[in-house]
Amino acid sequence: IPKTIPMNMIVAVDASNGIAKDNSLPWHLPQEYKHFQSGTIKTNDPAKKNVVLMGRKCWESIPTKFRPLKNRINVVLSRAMPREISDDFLVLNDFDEAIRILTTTEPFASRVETIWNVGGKEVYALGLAHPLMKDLVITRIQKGFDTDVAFPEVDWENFERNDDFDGKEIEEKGLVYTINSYTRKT
Ligand code: FOL
Repeated sequence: IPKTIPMNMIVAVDASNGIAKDNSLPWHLPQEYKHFQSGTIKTNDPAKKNVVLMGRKCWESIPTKFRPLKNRINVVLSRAMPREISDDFLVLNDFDEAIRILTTTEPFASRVETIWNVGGKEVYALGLAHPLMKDLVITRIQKGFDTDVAFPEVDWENFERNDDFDGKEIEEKGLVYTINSYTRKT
């Protein structure tokens, strides 16, 4: 029986759920980036890769020297960029189509372990409403920043906290943050 590919979400938010300002992250936390990088790269099956699924604005916010994000299949959602489907890089204009191609079409379906939804706001909102959505890995920075985009409202009733990150306070560059993962219950 083919097991379906889960979609997980990873995000860092400030004290007001802000995620970005002027199309970039309002903080610079190298260790937190490393948590994003290792979390989205690691697979249980060494023969498989993960997908990072992102919106066009998120793609443009990644420094050109870091994109496409290494060791991951990069999928960008855009109505303006030309459609492209190659082994490691896809540009598609529709969230559901992206999920359908990745989960039902070769060479993706058998090669992809986890689809990581890395935002931004619009793509997170589509993910939170999607039946394949499983885990939410959230970094909460304990400070308010000047942000112009927020993470969509989450109904925490539908999520159960896991113990894989212990939620301990991490200090970096004078900021304090916690990391927790949650699994959707229903
Ligand atoms: N989730 C979390 N927890 N932290 C984030 O910073 C984050 N960022 C995004 C989505 N979810 C997140 C989207 N923005 C890079 C840059 C911006 C970005 C995501 C990734 C990036 O350049 N990543 C490199 C590592 C860079 C480094 O180590 O400095 C990568 O290889 O993943």
